[in-house]
Amino acid sequence: MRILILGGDGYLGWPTAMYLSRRGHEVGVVDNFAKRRWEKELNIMPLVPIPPLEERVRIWQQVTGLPIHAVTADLCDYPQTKEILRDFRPDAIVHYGEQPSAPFSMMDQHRSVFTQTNNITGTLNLLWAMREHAPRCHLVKLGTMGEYGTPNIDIEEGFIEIEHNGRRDVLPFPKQPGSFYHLSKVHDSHNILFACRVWNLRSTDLNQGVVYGIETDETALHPELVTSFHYDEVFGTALNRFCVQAVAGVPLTVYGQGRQKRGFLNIRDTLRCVELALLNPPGIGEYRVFNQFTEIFSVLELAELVKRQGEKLGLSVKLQHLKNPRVEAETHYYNARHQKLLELGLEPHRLSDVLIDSMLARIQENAQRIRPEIILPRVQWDHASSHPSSQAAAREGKGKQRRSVLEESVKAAKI
Ligand code: USQ
Repeated sequence: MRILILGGDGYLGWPTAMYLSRRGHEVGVVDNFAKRRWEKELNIMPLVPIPPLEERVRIWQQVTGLPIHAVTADLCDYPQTKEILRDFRPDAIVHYGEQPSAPFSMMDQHRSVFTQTNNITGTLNLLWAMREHAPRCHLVKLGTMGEYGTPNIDIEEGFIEIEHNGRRDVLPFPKQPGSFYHLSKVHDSHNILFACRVWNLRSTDLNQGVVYGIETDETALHPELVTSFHYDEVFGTALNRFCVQAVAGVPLTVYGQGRQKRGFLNIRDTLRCVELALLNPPGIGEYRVFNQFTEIFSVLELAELVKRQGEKLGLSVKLQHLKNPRVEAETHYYNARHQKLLELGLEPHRLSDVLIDSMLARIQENAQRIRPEIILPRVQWDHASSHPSSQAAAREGKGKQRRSVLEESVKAAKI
C-alpha cells in the first residue's frame, strides 16, 4: 500500500513509518514540526535528543535500503494538504498529526484555542482533500479513549444500542472527555462520521489508550532512529514518567488518590493495531471505531509496579500523592470493551516485570540527561497556569488583546 503518515516526526508517527516501511509498504511522512517548536517554547525536550526528520529518513535508508518520503506541510494549510494527497495518491492515511497533550490544552486560553483550531481544522481540511483527491483512501485516525471519559456503565467500541420510549437505535457512544485536547478528538470523530455518511469516505477511528514504551524493533536498529520519548508533565504519559522518576530518584507523581483507571498499551502494540486496521479496511462509506488498548490499570497500580521493579534493580523509589492538578474522577467504575483488534489478530505485549525492567534499563543509560525540574506538574485544570511560559505569554498578551483569538491561533498553526 501507499501509506501517508501524518505527524510522522512524533513519538508514534516515526516508529509507525519505519514499521510499515519494513513491511513492504511505500511510506510518506508529513510533519510541520510544530511539536519541536512547542518543546522550545516550554523549555522541555525528549529524554534522548532526536535528529531532524530528513536525517532520520537518510539513516533509515542507509540501514535498511528502504526509502521513506518526507514532506514538510501543515494540515491547516488547505492547498498544501490537497497537493500532498494529489501527489502521493495514498491508499491509506494514518493521522497522528495533531497537538497530543491534555495539559498543553489546559495551560492557557491561547493553547486551548490553538489545540482545537489546529486539530479540528487540520482534520476537516484532510476530509475535504480526501473527498477531492482520494475518495477511496482509508483514513486511520488516532482518536483517544479519553473521548468517553469515565461513565458509570460499560464503554462500547464507538456505538451503543439504546432503547428509548419503546424505540431502539444504535448511536454514537456518549462522550464525556476530560480536557480541551480530548474534546478536540471528539469533534474530529463527529466530523469524520459525518464525512463518511455524506461523502462515502471510509475511516477507522482508533480510540487509543495511554501508550508507554521507549523502544520498538525498528528504533533499536540504530541509535539515531530513536523516538521522541517525553517524561515532562506536558508531553510525558503516566507510566513513561514514573519510570524516569524512578531512575532520577524523584518520588513518583501520583495525582490525587491514584485510583483513576485508564486503558494502557505498549508502543509496539500501537504499531500492530494500526497495521491490523490498514490490512482490514472498512467498506466504502463506513466509519468504525476500535478501542485500542490492551490492559486497564489504576495510576496507583502502575506506580506500585514501577516501585517494586525499581527496588529490585537497587533504586530507591518513593510514591508521592500530589494534589491532583486535573479535574477528574479518582474513584469510578471503568470497564471498556476492546475486542475488535483482538478479533483481527492482535497479540498484546502485556505489561510485565521484564518490560518495566527493560524500560528502566534503557532510561538508566540516559540518566544523565534527565532534568528533574521539568517533572512536577504546574498546569492546573481549574486555576491559571503557573507554567512560566504561560505567564510570559499572558504578560505579552496584554498589548495584543484586540487581535482576534482565531487570527492568533491560525497564525501559530502556520509557523
Ligand atoms: N497521571 C498521574 N501522574 C502523572 C501523570 C498522569 O497520576 O505524573 C494520571 C492523570 O491524572 C490521568 C492518568 O494518569 O488520570 C493518565 O494521564 P496521562 O498524562 O498519562 O494521559 P492523558 O493526559 O490522558 O493523555 C495521554 C496522551 C494522549 C492520549 C491519551 C489516551 O497524552 O495523547 O490521547 O493518553 S487516554 O488517556 O486513554 O485518553
